[in-house]
Amino acid sequence: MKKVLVAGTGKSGIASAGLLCRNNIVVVLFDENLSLDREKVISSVMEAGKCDRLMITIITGELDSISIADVELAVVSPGIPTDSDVIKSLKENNIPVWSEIELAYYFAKGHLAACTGTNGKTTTVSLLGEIFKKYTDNAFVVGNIGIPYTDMADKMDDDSYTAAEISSFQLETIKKFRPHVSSILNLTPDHLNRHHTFENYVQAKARIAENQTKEDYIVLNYDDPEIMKIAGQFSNVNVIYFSRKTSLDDGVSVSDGAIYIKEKAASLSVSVIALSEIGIPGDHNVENFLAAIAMAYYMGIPVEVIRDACISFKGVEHRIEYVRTLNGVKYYNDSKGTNPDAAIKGIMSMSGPTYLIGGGYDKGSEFDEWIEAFNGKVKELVLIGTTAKQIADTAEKHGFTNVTFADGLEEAVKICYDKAVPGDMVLLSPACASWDMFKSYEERGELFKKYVNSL
Ligand code: UMA
Repeated sequence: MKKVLVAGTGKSGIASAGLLCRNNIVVVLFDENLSLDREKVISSVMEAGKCDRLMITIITGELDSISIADVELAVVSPGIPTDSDVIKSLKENNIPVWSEIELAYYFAKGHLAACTGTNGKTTTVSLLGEIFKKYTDNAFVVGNIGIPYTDMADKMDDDSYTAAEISSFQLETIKKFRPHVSSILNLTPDHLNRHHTFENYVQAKARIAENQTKEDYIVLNYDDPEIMKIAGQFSNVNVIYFSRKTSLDDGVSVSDGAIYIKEKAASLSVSVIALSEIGIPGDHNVENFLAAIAMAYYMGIPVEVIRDACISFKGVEHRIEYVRTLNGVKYYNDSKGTNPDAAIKGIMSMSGPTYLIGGGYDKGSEFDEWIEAFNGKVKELVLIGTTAKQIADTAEKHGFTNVTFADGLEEAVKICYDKAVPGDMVLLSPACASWDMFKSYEERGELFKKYVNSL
């Protein structure tokens, strides 16, 4: 490879361009955003790529055939849809299109475990990363979690252990990406504006196992009906199930109040951790533990190491994260609740009457099941963002009318603070992505904590 186009200049684009430059490959950067600070992007790539300016050109706005004439490959950021004009024009010019994780995989070495699913990916991958770190100093946690895989790929060697969080967006343009252990945690409708149908979304996720062989494993949720519908298509790989609801003879499941690994053929039955020893609340977290334990075990990590890491794991930022108690009111940040299913887990984890802050970017989701999950627990729904009106209409349809519109997150926090009484809870769990008002769910969560801590 001599010259590669990198589409998108966010985290993935800068990291991909950096990796290419570090490997002496000339980069053409492209971003649709005309108001991009081109100089800032170029200096970020120079820093990441340890290279000089001559290695980099940048195009903004539209892609023209002259600029891509001698490009051999295009690497696309996950946020760029596969049916966008950019990708169409790359394909028309017969330029192969790789996702950022494919580029990383090309350069990466060592042992790879990759996890996808609608919800729980970040917690599961964080726990898996902690298990790997207990086992070896040579461990990496990468991907959709916020650390681009391309940032780390060329730091790995044959002994490295990598835990990767992989989104449906990243899987759409893989070619040879092949984890030794993969996992699909659960499947509920999400990102339908991008994938158009649930079926397309499911099939994008299923691609995680596309290049796996009988030397590899896929860890699947036995309790998830949508996963069980497609389980038959993974005949190329060893399927390992995990279950919270059914005690499995073969697989990783809950029996007698503990998580067990069982292998029928080897007459193996080993208890890893009692449910009472899990340090984060909610059934969904038991499922995340089951998946991480199964992934770690089939990556060859000893059970004692898995157990030690599980015992000390205390969860991740922005996921039902306790912020503070003020005047007897507990505040929780669940900014990572970026779709209705994740937000249902958020509200289910609250133990008292709740002021709920929701709403945000419109991904084409339906909010009925989220509203139904309120189940008498939500005192008031305070709405922000593009979806506020749609959520309020859905709430009314389900007979929930205690709804207030706020002019932004700070005002929403203030409204909850003014009304909540001792014993109440205030929860930011928006059921929507953040992109209409914030750069990311992290920024939304940080701001929420800032507003709450300055009350
Ligand atoms: N851009 C275009 N054209 C487009 C879309 C975007 O030119 O059609 C440009 C934008 O102008 C911008 C850049 O592309 O300059 C942004 O690229 P990006 O949206 O791919 O964002 P990154 O900063 O590269 O972050 C991505 C993931 N973002 C998305 O998938 C939308 C991050 O996941 C991930 O952490 C990061 O790579 C590192 O791997 C975030 C996310 O919300 C957390 N993911 C979704 C989710 O979890 O639900 C899938």
